[in-house]
Amino acid sequence: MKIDVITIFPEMLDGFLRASMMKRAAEKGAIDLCAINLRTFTTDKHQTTDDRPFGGGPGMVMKPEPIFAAVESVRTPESRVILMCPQGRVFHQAIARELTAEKHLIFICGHYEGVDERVREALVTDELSIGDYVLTNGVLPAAVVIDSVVRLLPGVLGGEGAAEQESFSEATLEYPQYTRPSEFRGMAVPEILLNGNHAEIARWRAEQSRQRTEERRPDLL
Ligand code: JF5
Repeated sequence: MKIDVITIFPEMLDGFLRASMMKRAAEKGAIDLCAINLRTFTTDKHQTTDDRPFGGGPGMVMKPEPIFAAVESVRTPESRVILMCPQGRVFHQAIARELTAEKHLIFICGHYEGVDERVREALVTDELSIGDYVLTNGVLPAAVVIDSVVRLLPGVLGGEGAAEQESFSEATLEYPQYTRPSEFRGMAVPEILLNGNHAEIARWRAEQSRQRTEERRPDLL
């Protein structure tokens, strides 16, 4: 999968790209991720990417020309062009799964008061939000979407195990997990996990998942 991220803050992606899963995915050839500096596509001396809104009002609006030029420099007929912004469809696991089928994702990372509406009208195929809060720019939201998609790609997390467990982990919350020591500061690991009865353990875990989901996320049930 080819992934292009268009932003005026490409350096925000440096650590993310060097970190373990993304680095391995790139080394294995599962992804080819490029940070594209939007300023490269300006034509004026000051490399202007934003301007005052027509009609007045506070804040600045991202200009259409550099965004169109940047997208058109990488776009193919098969590309999904995704605008990260608070007005988008709220991202969730099923969208991540759907995006794993794509050959090419282009992320436009907005900032300021927003993006010239003609970008939405003529360039963007999808608008995504990662939740109801406002950030200063769309780079972290793009990284969130990319992380969730890339970990689902074949071979990236090592085997089918991750993908297999997905449908389960989407439907209910995780059961409690423990590791050694079996007693720590007076807190014991539930006896049932220590007795080696795998059928009983599976039943206990399923019940814990259900209870936890009912208490914390009844909307998932
Ligand atoms: C952004 C204009 C984009 O703040 C966000 C965001 C929050 N949830 N999902 C995305 O994106 C940055 C800010 C202002 C466009």
